[in-house]
Amino acid sequence: MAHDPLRAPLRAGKEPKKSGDGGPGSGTALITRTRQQTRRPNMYRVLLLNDDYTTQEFVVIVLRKYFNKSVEEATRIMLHVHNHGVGECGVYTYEVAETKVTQVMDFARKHQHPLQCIMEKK
Ligand code: TYC
Repeated sequence: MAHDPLRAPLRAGKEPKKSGDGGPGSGTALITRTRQQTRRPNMYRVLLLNDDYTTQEFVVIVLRKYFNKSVEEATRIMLHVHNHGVGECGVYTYEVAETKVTQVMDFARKHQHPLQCIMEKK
């Protein structure tokens, strides 16, 4: 599908801009139009990375506490990360994904685990 510049996304707040779309004082104008339809938001995967030190039990606690997983689903995801190096905890809008990553990283640090949690654009 061809990209229509008149339908360029209206950007809000903290989601990173693609380069080259100007800004205050940049000398470029932003063309806008009234939307006829609502846009689907960009979605971001939140991923856990494997390491050799974080306990399996702690990873299951994280998945239950921050990603609302059952014991069975949390165990399945944890074992997937353990066996494959990386695994998906959920898919969220930018700000929700960013909040989950921060919460998990803060919780891991507090409990002195080196667990890493990242987000990637879908
Ligand atoms: N590999 C860890 C162990 O054997 C368990 C683990 C699983 C760690 C998933 C991190 O994201 C992770 N103790």
